[in-house]
Amino acid sequence: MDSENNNEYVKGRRCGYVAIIGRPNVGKSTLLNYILGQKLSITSKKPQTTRHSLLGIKTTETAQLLYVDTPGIHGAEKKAINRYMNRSAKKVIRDVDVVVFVTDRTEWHADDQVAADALKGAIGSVIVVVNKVDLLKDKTRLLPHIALLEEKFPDAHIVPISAEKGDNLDALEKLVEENLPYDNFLFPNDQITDRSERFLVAEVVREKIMRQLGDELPYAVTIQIESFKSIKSILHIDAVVFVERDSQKQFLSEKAVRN
Ligand SMILES: Nc1nc2c(ncn2[C@@H]2O[C@H](COP(=O)(O)OP(=O)(O)OP(=O)(O)O)[C@@H](O)[C@H]2O)c(=O)[nH]1
Ligand SMILES: [Mg+2]
Repeated sequence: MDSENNNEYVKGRRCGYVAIIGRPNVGKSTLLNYILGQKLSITSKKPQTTRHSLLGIKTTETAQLLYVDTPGIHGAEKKAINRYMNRSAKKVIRDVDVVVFVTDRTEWHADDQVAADALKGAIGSVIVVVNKVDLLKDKTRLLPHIALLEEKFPDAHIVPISAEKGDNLDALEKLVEENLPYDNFLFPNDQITDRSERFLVAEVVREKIMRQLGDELPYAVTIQIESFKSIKSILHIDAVVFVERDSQKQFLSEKAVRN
């Protein structure tokens, strides 16, 4: 592909935005990372890992797919950060050509319904993904569940996948591409996100903290990258970790020493 001419109209090429949405912890960021073939979005066993929408760009010979990973949509909006996360995800739904709505196996939680209700704002086509099927021992349980989803979403495609193992992702990606408009590519062919390196580094630090601290530390961790220098091809990074309370500060530093 010629990266300099990527904005020229080429017959048959498609380009468009694809939102990955769903309740927390269903595997949205894992899905984005598998599709991109690299780790861009942080993931963890804890719900509400993703806090900000994140663009992941996949360019092929025939299409440029602009995937937007979003924070998990959920009903509890007590804290400002939760309201912000919900708003951020719901806004994306209204702006994209395709919505990939991710669910977890045969589960249907109240928060799945909150996310499903937000789909009413979608103008693009909707694909309902049943993720984590690798964990389903009895695969026959999928059939009645898919029938149920078809009733709930009469106009949507339903696709069972495993975002972790990559099962059936070819079929999903093909379906996504077929639902994008014919259009010029918007980004250079080698660009994979619109986020800065600083943002991505801060996210990796946050991921390590979330993964190592189990349930002890609440979500109120914010990372600020103070300096980011490349000296003799080694990256030197200084980061500050903000927590809510002094007790958490002490806890975090004790853990950091132990790990
Ligand atoms: N076995 C299995 N685990 C998965 C699969 N997809 C995701 N997971 C796991 O599910 C957990 C949550 O994954 P994430 O990708 O962080 O989920 P998310 O929907 O982005 O979560 P939030 O950002 O909190 O909304 C992680 O522990 C993943 O490893 C899958 O297909 N199979
Ligand atoms: Mg996520």
